[in-house]
Amino acid sequence: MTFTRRILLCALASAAAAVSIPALAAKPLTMGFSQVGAESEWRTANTASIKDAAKKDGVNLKFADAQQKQENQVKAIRSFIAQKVDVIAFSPVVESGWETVLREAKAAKIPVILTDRAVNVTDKSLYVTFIGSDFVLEGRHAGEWLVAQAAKNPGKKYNIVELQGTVGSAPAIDRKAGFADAIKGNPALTVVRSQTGDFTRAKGKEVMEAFLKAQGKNIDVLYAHNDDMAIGAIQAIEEAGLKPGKDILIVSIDGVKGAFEAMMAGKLNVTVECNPLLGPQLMQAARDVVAGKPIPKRITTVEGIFPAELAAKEFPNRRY
Ligand code: GYE
Repeated sequence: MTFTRRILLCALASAAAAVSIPALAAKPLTMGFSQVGAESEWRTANTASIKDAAKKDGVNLKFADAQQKQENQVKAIRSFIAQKVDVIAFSPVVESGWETVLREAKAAKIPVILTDRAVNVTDKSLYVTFIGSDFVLEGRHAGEWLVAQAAKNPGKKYNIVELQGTVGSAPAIDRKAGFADAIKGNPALTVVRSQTGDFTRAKGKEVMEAFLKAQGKNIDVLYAHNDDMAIGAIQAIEEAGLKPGKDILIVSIDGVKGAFEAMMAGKLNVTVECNPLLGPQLMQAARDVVAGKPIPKRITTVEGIFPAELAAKEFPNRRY
């Protein structure tokens, strides 16, 4: 080979490399995401955050809405495995029953990131990280607010009704436990009824109607595992001729705009914040995992508590 030919070949080779390396680096990350559903204001904000963050980061997002059904989530995860996505993320509707499908993802060497809700598996290697709130703490904060409230009226007894979230879901289990722990041993506070309202306004209203029918006026407090159920219940309370926020104290969780509006109208007493804006953290974690960087097994979100007195001042700052 002549000297000039060799130079020419070298130049061609490096030109090819110059083309192919950035082309490789620019290959967008593909993420399969299985969402719980569209049951609440919180969920709508969570979905928007994930879609926006994916767009901003150039992540190719395959999004599937499971309509609150675990079987739909399992199907979606299997289809992501078949499509050989780079990473699978999902918010599990309930805690249990995930081992089989997560083992399939592991066998296919596709990393799994949990967002918002946890799973109950003994083999923790079935997911790389869990990004989301501490639901036990949220329930405890709700209970502590009530304990402080009751301390202002010594001797008064409070009958509490509880609207639980989706049966078997991490936030329903944990928010119930955290609240129960905070009020434990307090003779003024008794949970007289507790039932699921599936995290929706419609069910929250329906179950509150049943509570009112069964208890008559003997309800002093409603503890709702999310704002949407509280908002549905407010309607039921008003239709029963009672004043929500006054005749019945209302404590709920999420901190969505609808709750702030209800607080400003004097119909809700406190909401414990649960941050749905998990998109940016999720995309960051996905990039790190795919790049082989170590990431923490648990990424917790920091949250506040907003009593009605702060609602009007805080409302303009709310992003969901
Ligand atoms: O509180 C509720 C939603 O998993 C934290 O799900 C989430 C919960 C949220 O439907 O509004």
